[in-house]
Amino acid sequence: MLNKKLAKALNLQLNKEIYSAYLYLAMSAYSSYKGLTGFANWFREQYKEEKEHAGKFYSYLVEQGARVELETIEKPPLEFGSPQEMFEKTLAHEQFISRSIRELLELALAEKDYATSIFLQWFIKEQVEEEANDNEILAKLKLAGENGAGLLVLDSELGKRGGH
Ligand code: OFO
Repeated sequence: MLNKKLAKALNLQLNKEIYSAYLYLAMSAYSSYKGLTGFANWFREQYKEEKEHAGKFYSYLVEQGARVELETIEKPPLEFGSPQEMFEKTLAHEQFISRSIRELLELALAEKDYATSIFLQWFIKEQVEEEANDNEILAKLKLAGENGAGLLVLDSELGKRGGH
């Protein structure tokens, strides 16, 4: 059974994961509007992944007999600037999520809740991967710079992401 403090923090993380999904769906819509169908596909896949993250927190709370309390989801922005700016925002958001997961783990350890700390390990690893993916795409975007052809090659590469 989770203590109240941890349950509240995990509920908050569930909200952050749903916001992540919402944010990436907004980025997907923005990319489609800009005619970048590969970017749109990549963010749509990211949206699906974030829904899975939210689902993991939801299931864990239910499994632990804690009350799930759904909060209001913040409205994501409408405009994201250039593809590079959009990925800078993506990386910054993932860094925020990584900090949030680390704080959750610190809380679980302070509360001596070992089951929750084991549950959180998966997210610690996942965040390393998420940040690495964003850094890699950002590096390619910087290389492409103002070069439209480079951007189109990357768009077609991002269009291949699938599997969810
Ligand atoms: Fe993007 O990893 Fe969840 O939020």
